[in-house]
Amino acid sequence: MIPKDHPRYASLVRREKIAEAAKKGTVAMEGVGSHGRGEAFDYLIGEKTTKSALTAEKTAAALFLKAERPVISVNGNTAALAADLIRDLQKATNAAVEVNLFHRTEERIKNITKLMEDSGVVVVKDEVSRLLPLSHDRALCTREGIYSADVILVPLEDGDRCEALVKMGKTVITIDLNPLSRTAKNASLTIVDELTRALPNITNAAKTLREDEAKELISGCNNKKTLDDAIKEIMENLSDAVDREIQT
Ligand code: PTJ
Repeated sequence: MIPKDHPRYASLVRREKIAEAAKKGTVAMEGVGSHGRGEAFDYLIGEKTTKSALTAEKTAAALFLKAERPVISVNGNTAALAADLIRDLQKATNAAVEVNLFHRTEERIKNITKLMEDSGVVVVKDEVSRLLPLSHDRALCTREGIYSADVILVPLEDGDRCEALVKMGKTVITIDLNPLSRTAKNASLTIVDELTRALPNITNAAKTLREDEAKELISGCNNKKTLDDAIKEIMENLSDAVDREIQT
């Protein structure tokens, strides 16, 4: 039991969810390591949504609203942390949701699909085949879902699939706390924020953005600048931490 008044309550609840889901096999053992890496970067960021992340979140919403075939790809960590937030984003954008796993087993696909459906998400369940140019099982996807997407959100992604999706001409949006990762660098747009902070901001923007605002965000979208700004914000946060340390 984590006491609600613990100063790092939200982070500890997320860790607990990942640990519980790993015991059930929803989260891959490797996903526990990924989560720890994310926690470390979140400390450096200051555990808050930065200015550049909020702009990226609004831009993601704009891209979703303009998309003809928006898709959200879900893995074990995303399902464990944010099934209900994916449901809200799906409702706001009409995006298709497909489960696509790095550490793929039919049992994990079945369990994660059920977890999502129990939270009210409509999941694409068509037949999968090797449609992506990758040698591992992430190549397996549905023709109607991921293969046909024009805009695809891939939270907590691995670099190879991100690169492959971009090469296929898709607009790839990722959520990744590590602005130095291969995924972050390869994506069309990287949101450097924690998954459960980022998703409600995208949903909220999808509900409120005006047409002209959406157009302006899309024309200003520049992933290199987004990542540079995220790194600068980390450096500012670290510099503030040093100043605070010196004062105390
Ligand atoms: O469920 P599966 O089998 O599809 O496997 C999923 C994992 C996450 C194991 C797989 O995609 C993987 O190995 O990912 P990586 O290469 O570890 O990348 C995950 C990225 O997400 C890392 O850069 C982390 O810093 C980042 N990350 C972890 N937790 C969060 C996060 N970013 C945002 N919010 C988080 N909660």
